[in-house]
Amino acid sequence: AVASHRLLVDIHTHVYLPRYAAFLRARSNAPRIFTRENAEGKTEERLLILDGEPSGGRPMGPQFWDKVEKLNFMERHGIDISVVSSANPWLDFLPASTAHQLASELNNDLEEYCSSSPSAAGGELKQLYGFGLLPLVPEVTTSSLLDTVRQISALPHLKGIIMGSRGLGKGLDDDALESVWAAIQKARLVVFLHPHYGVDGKEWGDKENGHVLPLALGFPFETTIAITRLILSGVLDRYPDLRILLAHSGGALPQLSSRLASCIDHDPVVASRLKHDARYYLGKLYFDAVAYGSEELGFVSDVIGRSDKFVKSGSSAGASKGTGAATRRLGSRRMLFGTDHPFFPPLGGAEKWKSVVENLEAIDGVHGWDEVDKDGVRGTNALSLFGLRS
Ligand code: 5CU
Repeated sequence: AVASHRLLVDIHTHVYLPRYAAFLRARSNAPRIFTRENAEGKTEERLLILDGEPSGGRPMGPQFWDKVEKLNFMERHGIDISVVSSANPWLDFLPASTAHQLASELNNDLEEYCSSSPSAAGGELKQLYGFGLLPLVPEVTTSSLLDTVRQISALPHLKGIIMGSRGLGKGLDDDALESVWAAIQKARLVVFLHPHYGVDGKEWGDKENGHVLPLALGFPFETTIAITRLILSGVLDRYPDLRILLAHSGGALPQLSSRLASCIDHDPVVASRLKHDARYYLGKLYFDAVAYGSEELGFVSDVIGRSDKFVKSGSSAGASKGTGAATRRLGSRRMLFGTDHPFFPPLGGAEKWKSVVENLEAIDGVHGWDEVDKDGVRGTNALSLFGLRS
């Protein structure tokens, strides 16, 4: 148990565990890690994981796998606790038997990573927790998935599961995942829904824009589609205690939720399938605060905070009658600080990462959030969500 006083908790922070990095080094096609000579004639490692990425990939260093680097990053930014997850593309590209074995090994590795040597060199005590991996690939058996859910829930530092959008190859609305949702809900594990594939690369046109369009738009659009399909399939009605945390503040879902509700209203088949108005479900979800702007965070909290106005079937007993300010504050309870480390490093030698500073400043600047709300987003909400309180 940890004290809940003004802690900074990073719930969006990744690692390629050494075993996974070694696995990628042994591959000859993407996703892979390979070496090449740089302009100064030195050998350097390169990471190649994204669709459409130039075949040279991008430089990769120990910040991607070395725990000391993670702890030093935490120290530099005043982060007390990190809930670490494997970075994409997880096990998606593997055959089922390899995925099962590697998931099990990586879950044990992550438990060891989180439970050993928890302090940064010369710094404050740090604590690490983690999101485990399921072998979510086509042809995996349900018993393999359920075994792995059991494994994760028995590992004391693993508090959830990071999941991409593909499920078993057919997305997260696949009926074959039903018993997996049931098991995750029962185990009280948090699902961290994170993108990898973006949207069809043809949408990005012919101009050279680097990674900007896939990362800024493709990633969040992918998350938006995945969670919307999950909502439409009724998963949140059948598993109302399932806790799903959305990367990048839920992508475009907050902006599009009223349009989604209207489209559902005009489609009797879908409308009859769902227990509630689409906007209600946003109040069942959690959102990271990796949006880089105060106005965006304020807007997302408005949309989450109003969700209980959209309970269907007249049972709006709990519906908020509060003001806009109360709604915004209520929504903040489901938002959590994240950094996306080790991605988005500073280009120069800056001590603090711009991406992290911007997200902290964004939280600090949200109009209508008081200090309790901001402390919630910075840490207290994570302590409750992951059960890190005594
Ligand atoms: O920059 C990137 O490629 C990424 C990535 O792959 N995954 C992620 O979480 N953030 C950025």
